[in-house]
Amino acid sequence: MSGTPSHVVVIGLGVSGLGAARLAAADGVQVLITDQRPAQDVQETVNTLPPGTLIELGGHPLIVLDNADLIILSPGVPSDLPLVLEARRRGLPILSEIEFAWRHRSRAPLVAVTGSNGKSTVTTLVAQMMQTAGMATVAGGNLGPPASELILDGQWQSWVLEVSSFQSETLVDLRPRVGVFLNLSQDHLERHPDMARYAEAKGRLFAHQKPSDTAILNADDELVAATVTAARKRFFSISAEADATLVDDRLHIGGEPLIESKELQLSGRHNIANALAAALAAQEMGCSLTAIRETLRTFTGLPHRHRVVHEGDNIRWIDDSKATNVGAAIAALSGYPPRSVHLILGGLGKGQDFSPLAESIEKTATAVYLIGQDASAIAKALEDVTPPVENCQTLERAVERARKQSVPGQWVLLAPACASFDQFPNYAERGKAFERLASEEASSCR
Ligand code: UMA
Ligand code: ADP
Repeated sequence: MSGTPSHVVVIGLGVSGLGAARLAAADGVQVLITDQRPAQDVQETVNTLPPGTLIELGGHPLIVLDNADLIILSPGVPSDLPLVLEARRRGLPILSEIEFAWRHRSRAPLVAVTGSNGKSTVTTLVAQMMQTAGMATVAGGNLGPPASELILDGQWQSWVLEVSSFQSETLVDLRPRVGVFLNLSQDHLERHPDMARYAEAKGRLFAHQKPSDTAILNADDELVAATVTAARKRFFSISAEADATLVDDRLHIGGEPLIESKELQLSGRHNIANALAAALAAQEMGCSLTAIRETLRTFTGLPHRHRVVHEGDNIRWIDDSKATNVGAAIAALSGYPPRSVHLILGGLGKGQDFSPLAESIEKTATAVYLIGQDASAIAKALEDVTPPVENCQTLERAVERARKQSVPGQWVLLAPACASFDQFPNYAERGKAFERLASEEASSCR
């Protein structure tokens, strides 16, 4: 890394902060880490910090900046935190954890994937395509492990990072060899003041690309297609001619047939778009069409992304707990027969407008069960839909009600359109709870 600092302040003691602290310590730098949580809440993590790390817990006093020459932000730390504003006022360089890590291996070819939905799926697909082609490639970033841990662990040649808007918001000069921008729909408006700022945060990923780099963009999404970048643009589309596209139910890349859409193990048109984007990125990285095809034919998807987790009495239970925004929930509802879905919705709404859900609910849902903190905001947005909307408050109650009302041939779908943090530690725990309740409920009713 050029201009190595001597005293780094890391804000946030989650997995990114811990990774950044370990990486900075490995550089031989004095590290101070600060977290708003009190000591008793973070003791376990504190025990894993490198020896000699200075620790400031229970808040972020400005004094921690006094010897600092670099500030590293965890993704969950807002850039208007008083400590960050003060660091900026003092002219201290501020890097997000992902960029701090990148500066250690900035010459290693990087694929960076952003968008509102599909990032983890595409990141994993691209990495698997590259591995299948024999490349020493790792994946991480927002889907974990954090980029800093990849650097520390690193016997690899190239990497694929999922980049969230929280991570790209403060990027300074990170330059992906291949940047992928999947789509843009409302999300994280609790953090970004409006859609324009959210889009701007995502767009920063492409701001430092050069003409020898590539930007892979969704031609079906007007805002995404218009991304400003010096990179060569390649487009994917499921509805029009493009570098990667769908013709007569067959995926094509550069005019060459790739696979039939029915050969994909992933379901839904959004996953065809994901497959096209991943194929373009992998091709840019030098993968053969054979490796791309093999991966597309065998990849069965990630947990908690629209997967059947239980089946009994001819009723299928689908865990799509990772549908944490309205766009993903709409994608989840596509493709079901009319009035066949018992939909569980709700949690933390992150400032979203829920009204775009109404059309899909009208088409495919037979009943809606609301849970979590923003249940009443969702109920208001769905006032005019035909299927009954019931506030169940908890997932337990929602599952119980869905079980009682469902009939053979129907689906119970958890696609909450919300974050989980009001009732669960994270989306994965919410998904696991749904799976457990689905099988308990089903067996208790037999
Ligand atoms: N904290 C402070 N001060 C603050 C805010 C937070 O001290 O003002 C502290 C918290 O008390 C906590 C720590 O920061 O101890 C948490 O840091 P963090 O929220 O950045 O979380 P990490 O554990 O570092 O995990 C982050 C990502 N989390 C977020 O973006 C919120 C993880 O994505 C990511 O997997 C991980 O880095 C590795 O890169 C999670 C996520 O929900 C899965 N991401 C969002 C999404 O996908 O929608 C963006
Ligand atoms: P991310 O990492 O961006 O959250 P994931 O691959 O984890 O993306 O998928 C998150 C949710 O979005 C899942 O519910 C998934 O079914 C849905 N999804 C995946 N790809 C798309 C897409 N291209 N458009 C809309 N929804 C999608």
